[in-house]
Parts: sequence; C-alpha cells; structure tokens
Amino acid sequence: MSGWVPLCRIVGGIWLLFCGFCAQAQNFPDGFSRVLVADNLASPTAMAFLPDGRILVCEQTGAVRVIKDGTLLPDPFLTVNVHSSGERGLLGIAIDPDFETNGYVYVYYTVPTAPRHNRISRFTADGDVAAEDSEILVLRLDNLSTATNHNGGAMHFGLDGKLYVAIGENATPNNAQNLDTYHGKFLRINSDGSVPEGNPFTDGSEQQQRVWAYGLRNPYTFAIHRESGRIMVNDVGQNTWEEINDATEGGQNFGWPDEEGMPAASGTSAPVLVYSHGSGNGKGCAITGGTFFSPTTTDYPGEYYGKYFYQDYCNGWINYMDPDQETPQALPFATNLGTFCLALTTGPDGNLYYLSRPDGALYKIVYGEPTPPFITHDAEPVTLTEGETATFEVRALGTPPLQYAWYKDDVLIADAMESVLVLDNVELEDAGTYKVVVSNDWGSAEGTGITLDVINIVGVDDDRYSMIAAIPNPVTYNVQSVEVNVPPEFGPVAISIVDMLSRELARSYHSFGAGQNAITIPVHNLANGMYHIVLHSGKRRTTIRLLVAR
Ligand SMILES: [Ca+2]
Repeated sequence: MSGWVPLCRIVGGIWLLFCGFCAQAQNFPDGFSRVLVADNLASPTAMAFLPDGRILVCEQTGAVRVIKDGTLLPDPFLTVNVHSSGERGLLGIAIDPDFETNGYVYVYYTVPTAPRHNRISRFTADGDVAAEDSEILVLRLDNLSTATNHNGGAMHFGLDGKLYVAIGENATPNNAQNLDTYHGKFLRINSDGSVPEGNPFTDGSEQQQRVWAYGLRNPYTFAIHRESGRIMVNDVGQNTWEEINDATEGGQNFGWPDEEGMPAASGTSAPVLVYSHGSGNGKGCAITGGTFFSPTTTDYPGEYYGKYFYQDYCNGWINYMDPDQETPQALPFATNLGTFCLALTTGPDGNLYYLSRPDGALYKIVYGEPTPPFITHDAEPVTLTEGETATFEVRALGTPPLQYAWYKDDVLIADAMESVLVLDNVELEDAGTYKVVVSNDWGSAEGTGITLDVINIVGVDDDRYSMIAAIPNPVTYNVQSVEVNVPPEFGPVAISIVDMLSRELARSYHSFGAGQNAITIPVHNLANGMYHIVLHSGKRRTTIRLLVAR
C-alpha cells in the first residue's frame, strides 16, 4: 500500500466525505448481498481457508484467529510477537497442500527484536490451535530499513507444491531491481525454505536463487488459479497506477521503479490490467485483493465464473475482468463497500469473501436467486480405434437439480442423462459430433459440439494408395525421422510401426487441417532391419515397407 499510516492521514482529512459513503448500503448487481461472517477482528490483514471450511484470519498485531462453523473462537490459533507499526505485523498466511496429513500452516510476520526483519514460519495445527513450540523458521528475509511500509506478505502454494511469497521493496525503490535482496521480489521456494529446482536464476546469492519475478513495489496480494496454476500478482503503485501482473512464467521483470503501469521500455512485462489513482469507482489508491473465481460449486450466475475479481483499498469497490481476454477490460461488480477492505478471496462455498479493517469484519457476498445452468468444463474431442471406450464428461453449475441430455449429430441419445457419456466398444458408426444440453427450471446451456473419430485398425488393404511413400527410405546414419504424406481423403489416421514379427512398436493418431497432411514419424529408436509403417483410416489400410540400415 502507499502506507496504512499515510492513508489514514489522508482519509482523516476527508473523513466526512467517506462517511457519506459509509451511510449508504453496499451496491451489488441484482440478487447479490453482503453477509457478515465474523466481526471483532482487530486490524485484519489476510485470511485462508482450511480444507474442512474453518477460516484462519491474521490480525496485524500477531494473532491468527479461527472462524469455525460461523463463530469466531475466543482462543487464537496462534499468536506471534510482532512489530506492527505502519504496515508491519502479521501479514500473510498459507495452508500446506497436505494440511490434512501434516497440519502445517505458514505465516509471514515482522519480528519485533533488532535487527527487525520479516520472516516466514511454519506451525503445526493441533485441533483449533497450533501445537505448542511447533514454530519452525522457514525463511528469514532481509533486514528492514526504518521505513515501516511496503512489506508485502502474501503467500500461497502453487500447483507445483512450491510456496510463492510476495515481498515489498521496503520503501527503497531500487531494491526491486536488485536480485540480491528479497525486497521487491516474488519468491518461489520449497516449503522448508530451500531453493527449489526450476527457478529462473540458478547462480548467485541465496536471495537471487529464490527469486521467481522482480521489479515489484508492494505486491500485497496475489492469487493462483486452482486448476491452471496461473498466477496474478496485484502490485500497489505509487502515484498513478495499480497493476495486475501475470507472473506464471518465471524470470519476469515487472518494471518498478523504472516504470509504473504500462511499461515503455523493452525487457519488462506489461501488466494484464491497470487502473488509475483518483476518486470514484474503478479508480483508487491501492489494489489490496484479487482472486480467480473458478470454484467447484457456486450459487453465482455463470457470467462471473472464470473471471478475476479485484478490489481497491480507498474507494470501496470490487471490479472483475476476464483473464482469458487478450486485453482484459474492467467490469463493475460492487461499490460502496466502505474504505480499507482487503484480502478478497474465493471461498470453497463459491462465494467471494473479504476483510474490512474499519469494521474489524469478515464479509461474504452471496447470491440469493436461482441461476440457469452454465458449463464450466466441456467435453473433449477424441480419436479412438474400434473396440475402445469413449468417455465424454461435462461439468456444469447452476441451481440444482441439473438435467443432462446428450445428442449425436443433433439426434437425442436415448437414456444418456448423466454428466458423463460412456460409449463402450465404439464402432465406425459411432463417429460423429456429440453435444450436451444441461437444463434446470430456469434455463439451459449447450456444450460446444465435439467430435468422436473412430479408426478401424483392422482395415482392408487398398491398392490405390500403394504410391504412398516414407521419405527418406531407407533410413541411414543420422536420420531421426521419416515423413509420410497422407492423401486428404484418409481423414483422421492411425499410424503404427510394426516389426517383421507383426509386433506393433508404436502407434499415433493424427487429424489434419486443410492442406496439411504430412506426418513426421520418429525412427531414431529403430534398430537395423525391415519394418512396416501401417496407415489406418476408416476401412482403408495401406502398408509401407521401411528399411533401417545405419
Ligand atoms: Ca510494473
């Protein structure tokens, strides 16, 4: 953030203006409303869900509070001694991917003793509290200057099982470009703090080897997509721009302090989306939350699924965007939420959650109307040989109960009424375009038609194709692959390599775009000898003799 302390000062001067907002009800799209989950939280900073639905909330002054079955438990999960002046304190929390087995919870906080620094510690849960003396140091970060702002602190595990950590530049902008300090970096570490395989900088200082991305100012929050693993880092800007940056790929420089907002120079990565400082909705002072909204279940309408929601600290709004668009556009969602909200998160129940510092509260945003179905995961096209099993699976959300109907070439398939369609023992006649329609009392959603191609591996030799050749043939020294040009009328084709004992050594499937029908077949593993390359398509079959003589 630009600084909780400076911000409070600014807001103090215009508090009456903000109180005008406070008096108004929150503003959501029709059907949405805000529900209080828990209050009496002291200056909350971050939160995380446990697999069983309990919610852990960090208080800046050092306590991790537990919300269980809708109740704030009186005893904290843990309390650490922190220096909590300015933006320091207990700032981040992450749950181990194997929490159900190992009970590990990771926190990020500012130690109060000199020299002051932030550290990442691991604790082990024992019921609703951390086991006594279970704290293990995971990583000690660099000493802090006297500046109390720009500490970052967000932590999440990636799909690769590595712990990602976002760290501010400690109000020293040049830190962000210096790979030998953790300040101003986005780290990727093993859960014990050690350097993992696969980081972009493999040499140099201990700090450098843990860096995943750099050029960040105060990445107070970030989010990882639970299925794709995509990473969005929300970086708080200085004078002009708030940024959402895609840090999925390692080694990127996000530009600070040479750039803020869209970069002018080469060699830096542009944000996915920016918004400017200023008053009013869609503008603000500090991005303090962002989340991929792709839950396994939700009551929300389909238009919000797959979107990225984010919030501003000063102007009390939540916007969203489609992260899959080339140039995502900001779309309004909620306004009049009040100032100083943060930690926007998608709950396992498919609701958005966020913390309010002035209210000392955790809120969720719920949708109270029925919703028509929407498809979250469509079935995939498939090519099979006769006798194999085709499985088409669709996943959909919407107000239950959902009904499924499957069509082949626009004709309803009798008794295919589940989200999964299984065709045992496919025959050539099963090839076609399959489509699902999901419906409930409020509407329906149609899948994209997907194709099933069926290849007859037995086939009938077709002499008209005896001119098909493999090039080069014979295979001599240094030849890695041969190329076969398949006539377009073959359609999708299976290619097998068969040895002289009729043993199939390899098989691959190919479909062709218009005008593309050359297939490259790797042969570097074949020992010297005679082979057959067998092409199958529908009832056609043709065989090419291939000599390997290296
Ligand atoms: Ca930037």
